[in-house]
Amino acid sequence: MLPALRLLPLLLLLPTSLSDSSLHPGDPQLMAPPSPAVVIVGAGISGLAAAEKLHKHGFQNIKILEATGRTGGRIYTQKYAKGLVEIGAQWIHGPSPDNPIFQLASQFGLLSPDALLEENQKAYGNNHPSDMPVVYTSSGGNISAAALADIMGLFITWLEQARNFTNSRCGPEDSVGSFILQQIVNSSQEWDKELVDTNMALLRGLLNMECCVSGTHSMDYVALCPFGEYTMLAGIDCTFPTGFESLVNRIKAPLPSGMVVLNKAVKRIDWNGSFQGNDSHVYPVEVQCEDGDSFVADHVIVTVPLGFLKKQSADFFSPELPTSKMQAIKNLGFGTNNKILVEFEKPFWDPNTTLIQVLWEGDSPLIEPKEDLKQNWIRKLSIFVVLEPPAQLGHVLCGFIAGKEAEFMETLTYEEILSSMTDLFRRITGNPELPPPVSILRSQWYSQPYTGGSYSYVAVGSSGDDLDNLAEPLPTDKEALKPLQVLFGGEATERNFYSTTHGALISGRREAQRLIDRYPQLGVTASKAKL
Ligand code: 6YU
Repeated sequence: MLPALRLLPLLLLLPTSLSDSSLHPGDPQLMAPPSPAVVIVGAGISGLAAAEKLHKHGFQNIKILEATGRTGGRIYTQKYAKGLVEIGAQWIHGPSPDNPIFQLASQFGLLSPDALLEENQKAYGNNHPSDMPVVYTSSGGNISAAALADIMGLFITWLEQARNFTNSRCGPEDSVGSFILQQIVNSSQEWDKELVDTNMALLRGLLNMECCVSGTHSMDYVALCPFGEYTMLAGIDCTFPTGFESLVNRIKAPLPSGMVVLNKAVKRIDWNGSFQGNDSHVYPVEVQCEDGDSFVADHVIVTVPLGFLKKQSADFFSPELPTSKMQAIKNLGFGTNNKILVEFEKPFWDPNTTLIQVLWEGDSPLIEPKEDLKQNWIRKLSIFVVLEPPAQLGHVLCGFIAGKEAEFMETLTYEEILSSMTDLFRRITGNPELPPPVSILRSQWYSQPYTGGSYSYVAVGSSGDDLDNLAEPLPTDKEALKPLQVLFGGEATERNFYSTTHGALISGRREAQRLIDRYPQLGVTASKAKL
């Protein structure tokens, strides 16, 4: 392509700031490579962060194609009860200066003064609720705080040990679940006989909670060797008083209108081709949409969830992805963690309670859960977070449920879940007259066609290399005439921070940086134009 022809798109897309400045078309500074056409698939935080960074560095020709009618993806704040709740991401995991979500949230003034305290930033919460739960048993009893503290202490130690397996000897088939089960069996030899049933039921509940943290059906699915590669940042997890989506809104605010195209589902990405654009430039990539529209591009950044890729990757790319990438998509885990929000007229819990654990009597990590999901799905629901502040939100509990039971729950009607919740709370409080919840709201992440679950984990049979592999741009041939045609972002491409919003944000910026490095002159032109 002749340089003069390649300049055409830049001249057509000249921003006002450029045309108003002392630079004029034809100036040597503008003889830099033209702004390449970049299509970003997905307007979650990864896609938006990529766009924001590229835009800031002078890329002018960017389109973000989003399948649904909203931006934010798995960051989704909704009105509920008297305030706002999160349907997806809830906490900043590790709110401290190394976390870019924390950096942005503090910069935009979106956090409460408590979250900004230095002592909060230095403490370690390990992505888990930091308070001790109050335990309610399924027959309306309670468990002493001391008994719970003993078991919690053991469980946390075993999780810590599981993380330390990185770089030491363990087999590819070993799972976090099998390791913990072995510790349970060993430890139980020393328990008082009368405590065995309670301890086992407590441990089953803690494993259920861990399934929510890892976004998996069973900890037996989570690979042991790479478990410690996931990096915990310092800081006690905090939330956004004005909703997580307020951060998304701030990130996308500088993007020109029209850059984000909603309700524009991508059907297929044709790459390694020659596609004629309206500007007579020939592009290597064409993005085909479900509605028949198509977009030519020099580069496309794919930020769709791993759950979507698992279902669609075979037909989504033409030519097909290399075998190693297809294998990584297959090997990595992507599970479901759902929420059930329950609003009460009056709280049945004590005002100091922040967490409620349900102890299902008779359950044990040594006994396989019953397969009849209709009868038993609710036994997987073991943890409720008391949402705050009640004065602004009302009395709301947020239950977490993971795996096949969470997926089954999505198929139930509102009335069925409301009735199950009424029964559950009457059982655990031992009060058959407890008024039913005022309302419920549940997430259905598994059924969302463009998500297919909640977040990724490193499954047995996969490793951190699969996450890196997923992040590799195409074509892989380093000498390719047109490199970086298809780039991959999204939480599942961050080896140390997968499954989180900060991982997703980092991945989007990482892919933007690849393109910025490829067009160093663009940044120079943009900063000169700003002078
Ligand atoms: C966090 C938290 N958190 C709870 C629940 C969920 C998640 N996470 P997106 O999906 O956002 O965007 C992609 C877009 O692409 C999307 O809009 C699609 O519609 C679109 N798309 C798809 N196909 C398309 C097509 N064909 N064409 C066009 N567009 C298309 N993270 O930091 N704190 O508290 C939680 C939680 C219920 C579901 C979470 C949390 C995960 C984040 O939400 C998620 O990673 C990012 O938002 C993803 O952004 P993205 O841009 O990549 O994709 C020990 C240990 C083990 C490790 N795990 C630690 C625990 C960490 C997870 N914690 C979870 C806890 C909660 C409650």
